[in-house]
Amino acid sequence: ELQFPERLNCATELLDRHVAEGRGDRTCIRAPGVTWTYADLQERANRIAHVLVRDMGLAPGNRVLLRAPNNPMLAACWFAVMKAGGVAVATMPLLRAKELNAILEIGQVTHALCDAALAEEMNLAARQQPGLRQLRFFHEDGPEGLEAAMARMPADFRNVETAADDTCILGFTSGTTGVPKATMHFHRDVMAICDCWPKYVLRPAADDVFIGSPPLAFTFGLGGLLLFPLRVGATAVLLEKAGPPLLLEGIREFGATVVFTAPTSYRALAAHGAELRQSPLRKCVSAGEALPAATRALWKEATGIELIDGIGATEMLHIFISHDESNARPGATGKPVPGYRAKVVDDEGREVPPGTIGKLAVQGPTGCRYLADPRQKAYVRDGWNLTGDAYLMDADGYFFYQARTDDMIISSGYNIAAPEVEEALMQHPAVAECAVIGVPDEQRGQIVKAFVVLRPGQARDEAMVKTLQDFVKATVAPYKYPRAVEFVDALPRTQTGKLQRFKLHPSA
Ligand code: 3SK
Repeated sequence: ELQFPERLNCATELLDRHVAEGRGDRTCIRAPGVTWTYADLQERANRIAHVLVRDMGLAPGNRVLLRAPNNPMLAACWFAVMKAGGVAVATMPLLRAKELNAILEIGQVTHALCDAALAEEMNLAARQQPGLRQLRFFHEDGPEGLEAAMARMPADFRNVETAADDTCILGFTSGTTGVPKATMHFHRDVMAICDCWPKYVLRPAADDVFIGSPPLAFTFGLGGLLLFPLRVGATAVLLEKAGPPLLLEGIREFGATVVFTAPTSYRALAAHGAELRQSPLRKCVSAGEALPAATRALWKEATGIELIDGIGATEMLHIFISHDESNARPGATGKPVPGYRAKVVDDEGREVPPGTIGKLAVQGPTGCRYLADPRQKAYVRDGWNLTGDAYLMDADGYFFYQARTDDMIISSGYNIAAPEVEEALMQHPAVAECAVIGVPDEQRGQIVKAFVVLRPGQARDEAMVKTLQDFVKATVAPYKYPRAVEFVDALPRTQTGKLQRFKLHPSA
């Protein structure tokens, strides 16, 4: 059971404590051409906190939009908002003005700090938002820029003594359905995620160097690439662009020991397994989308490292089911992280026996609080968070992902999980990417339909359709094969890379 004092500011715990206890000269943040110690980050965050309060009129509880690729100034701004008692609303770098407007409105955002590199869409959005009172850009020359304002401010700042259950993060999720919701998280939630999964599963040390691809605007990235390294006094490497080639370069250049990225990226990096075996890399975390058993095996074979899989949710802030390297079970996401409880339930919320597919329900120190959204009632029932995932628990208590509950296909009475068919198709050498959905069918209720992106040079013809259908029949139970196959150039994905199957439905 985690205990927190009544007054708690997560910036004091994660950043200032290191300096106060004599660790200020340890390396905290690195990026190409940048090395900041803990004292450097603290000083920058302090000066920005002053700019927020003195120049921009921020009051505790005000919401601050943060907008940048993963870089050191974004980290400093995030801590400045915590110190000043504000609420950080970090946004995905690729968002357009229309999407920013929805966030600014739903979140009732009053202040914004934005990287000048992303000014265009920010300015477009700001013009339509009278509620956005103050906007400052960083990485911008001139007296109006944030850096110039920081230089005029003192290097010390007395953190606002927030309550442990003051909101400090609004995490936006459009999930896989496209309609944005804001989830509210408290200072104590930030500390809880640092003291659950990393402590029991990842077990990092102060000499670890963390690197990865998820944006800090996605709570998977915020935890993995900023909060968790700082909790243990380690180093966080922030890369603005972290597709597989740049991530590999970063792992090399910074001597990374812990990496956070998605299965697609591990598949691409596996080609460099021999080199990675010789590197200090020791812990590799996969989350954000289901980890195919084939990818786990490929990574192990290539690098000798067992992937650490996990499922989390923006609603829960971070990972709640996972496993460490010693208890990985092929196909399983793992067991509830210490501090969390999980069960599989039916439509009425009753726990189902092991081996039965049902809805995943989770409880723990963090949990879903949507900001003024009627979907709260559907997500949290009797204190259990219903994550929207279909899962099965085996007799040993391991949880096996099946699909998003919306992605279970019922065809002629058979339950078919779309990701299982996708995983089978992905094993065929002609397939680069694929997505599977159920489409209405008069005879069968639904049939399985696959959207397939072929590798270059492969023929998009009937012979290929038959080849893929036969391949699936030979790989999984034959009734799961896709009766319809459509070849496409690309698949719809969210900014965090999650497949948006709903966009493939005929009614979309
Ligand atoms: O599994 C996810 O998608 C996730 C979401 C938020 C935070 C952490 C994770 C792993």
